[in-house]
Amino acid sequence: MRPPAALIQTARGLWRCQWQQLMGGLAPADANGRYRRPPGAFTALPPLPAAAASPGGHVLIVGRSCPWAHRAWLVHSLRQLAGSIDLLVVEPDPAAGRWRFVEPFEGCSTLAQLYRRSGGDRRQPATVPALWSRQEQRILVNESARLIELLDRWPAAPEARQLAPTSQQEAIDHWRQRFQDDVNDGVYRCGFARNQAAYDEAETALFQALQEAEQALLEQERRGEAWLCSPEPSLADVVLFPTLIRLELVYAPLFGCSRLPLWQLPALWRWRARFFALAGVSDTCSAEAWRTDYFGALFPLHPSGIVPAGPDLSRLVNSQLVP
Ligand SMILES: N[C@@H](CCC(=O)N[C@@H](CS)C(=O)NCC(=O)O)C(=O)O
Repeated sequence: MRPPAALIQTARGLWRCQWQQLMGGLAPADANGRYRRPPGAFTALPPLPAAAASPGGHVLIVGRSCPWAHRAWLVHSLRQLAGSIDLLVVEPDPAAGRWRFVEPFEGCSTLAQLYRRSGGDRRQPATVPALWSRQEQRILVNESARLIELLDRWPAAPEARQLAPTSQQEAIDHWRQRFQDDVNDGVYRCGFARNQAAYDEAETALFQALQEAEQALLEQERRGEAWLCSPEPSLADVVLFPTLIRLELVYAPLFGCSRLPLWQLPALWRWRARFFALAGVSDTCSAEAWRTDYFGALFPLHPSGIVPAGPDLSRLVNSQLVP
C-alpha cells in the first residue's frame, strides 16, 4: 500500500534537511547554494627543483577517479617523465572519505598524514594530485593548475615536446581560463548545487563553454588542424580531456550534465577520440574505477551506492560512430 501523503511529506522534509547537512560536509556552498571548492594548501607554483632530473627524486601522487589528478598524470605521461618522477596511485576509502596508500608510503597510511607532515592545515582537505619531494620530504605543490605548469617545464627527453610553448601561450591561457571554472569545476557545480537556480546557472555555463570549444574545433578542422591551439596537443587540450572523458560515464548520470550527449557536439567527439589515441593516454583512463568511485563514494548524491551500467569506453572514443 502507498504510504500516506503526510508521511511522504515529512520524510521529504527530513531527508532534505539531512541532505543539506551531509552536503555541507562534502561540498561547501555559498549563500545562494552554489558549490564553492574549498581552498587547499601548497597552491603556489614552486621553482623547478635543482634535482628535478634525478631518477626517482619526486613522486606524483594521483587517484584514478580524480579529474584534477588526471590532468597531472596526462602531462607526466605525454612528457615521458617516468624516469625522474615516480607515479603513485592512491585509492579511495569511501567509509572514511579520504585517500589512502595501498602500501604505507613514507611511513604514512593516508594522504592526510603525509599532508600534515608537510605542514598542511588539519582543516583543509588532503587532495590529489600532489607532488612529493623525496629529498625535501614534503609536498611541493598540491594544486593541479600549477602542477601541470611545473611538469611542463620539468627536464624531459628532447622528443617530449612542451605543452605550453611561448608562441601559443595566449591561446592556451585563454582556453585554460575558460575551462577551469565552467567546465572542470562546472560539472561539480552542477552536481553539488543546493538548489535549482544554482544548478541552472552552472549547467548553462558548462554547455556554453562546450559550445564555444565545439565551434573553435570546427574551425580548426576546416584549417586541417586537430587541436585547440594547434598544431600539437597543448595544456588546453590536457585540461579539457579529463572532464570530457567522464561525461557520459559519470557527470551526465550523476551530476545532471545531460543536456547534450557528446555525440551532439561532433567536433568535440572526434577531438576526444584523437586525444585518447595519443601514446600513453589510454593507460590513464579507468572507466570502471571512475564509476565505482563516484557512484560509491558520493553518498548524499547517490544513497543506494548502486553502480549503474554505463556505455563502453571504447565506443565513446570511436570517432567512426558519429559523422
Ligand atoms: N584544487 C585542487 C582540487 C583537487 C581535488 O579536489 N581533488 C579531490 C579529488 S577529485 C580530492 O582529492 N578530494 C579529497 C578531499 O576533498 O578530501 C586541484 O586542482 O589540484
